[in-house]
Amino acid sequence: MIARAMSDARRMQPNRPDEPGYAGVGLTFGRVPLALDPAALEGADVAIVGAPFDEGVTYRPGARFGPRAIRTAEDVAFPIARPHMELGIDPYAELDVVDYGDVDVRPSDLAWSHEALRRGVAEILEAGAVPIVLGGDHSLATPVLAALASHFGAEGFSVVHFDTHADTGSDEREAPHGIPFHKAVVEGQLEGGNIVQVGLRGAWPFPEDFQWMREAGFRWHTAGEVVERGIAPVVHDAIEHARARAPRTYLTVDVDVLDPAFAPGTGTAEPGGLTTRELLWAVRTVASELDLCAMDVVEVSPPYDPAGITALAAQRVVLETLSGIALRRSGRPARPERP
Ligand SMILES: [Mn+2]
Repeated sequence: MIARAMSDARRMQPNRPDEPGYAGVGLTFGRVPLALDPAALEGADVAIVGAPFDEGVTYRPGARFGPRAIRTAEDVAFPIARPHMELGIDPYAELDVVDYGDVDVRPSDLAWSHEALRRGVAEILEAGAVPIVLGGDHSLATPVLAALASHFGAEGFSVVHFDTHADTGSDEREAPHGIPFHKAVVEGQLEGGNIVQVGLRGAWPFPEDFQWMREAGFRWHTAGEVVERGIAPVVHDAIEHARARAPRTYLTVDVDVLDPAFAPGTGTAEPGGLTTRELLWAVRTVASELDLCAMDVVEVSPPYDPAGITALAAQRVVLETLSGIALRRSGRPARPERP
């Protein structure tokens, strides 16, 4: 049980502490305290928040069930202890993490849900905490970028983006999850030169989309480049670019950057992606080397997720990110467990 002081506005998650994770009415992420209003965010380092909507997808839906599946993918039970074997740090001991619940979505009204998420992310930033959004489809990057631009200025943050797709569609008929990084640049909420993408593959973006990205200053590393050079040099290049462009970074992870062998439970799967092991290493390295101002993991679609492996991978992506943030803030070097 977390010993640190808990404000009256915070509550423990709705299950009894002695109740196993498969029982009871629900679980917060990692059984961290539930914060239900902005006052309860006081003192928090990180606030997890769910964005259960999927009206923005092109193909298979279901990501509205993602936040719940990610929260219940792992039950840590009490006490919350997750010492990281490679880093030598327990994120739950080092950081004050709360679960801010899910934003107030309205079915079939994506604009409403986006506005609710923009407000929720703004409240978390205002409280001085790092928002970690559990998607939901990738259209949620639109309100996250809006909140970041209004808090830090468009030039005040960079973006490290793991995805199969660049999500830079410009066609007005494009689904909302395919356009957020084009839309944000056009609307002045993102500097094109501040984003670096990792894992692109398949047939989209089309050549004309890539041409627009070049002109806007985007950087990207394809899945083929990861095969040729390895994940570590590619991620180190992405980190160096993000660091050179802005003092803080938004890390956005579309779970379809993983190969469908590791993450079948997603809307627009594309063969030839990263392994879960590569992605977990990548996000904890990004989180430990850059000052993260926001993070999300999106496009987990539980109806297409046999055995829950995609939700489990997404849960671990968040846990590894928390571990990286904890290491960076501790100021200590990683102390991997070795004989
Ligand atoms: Mn995406």
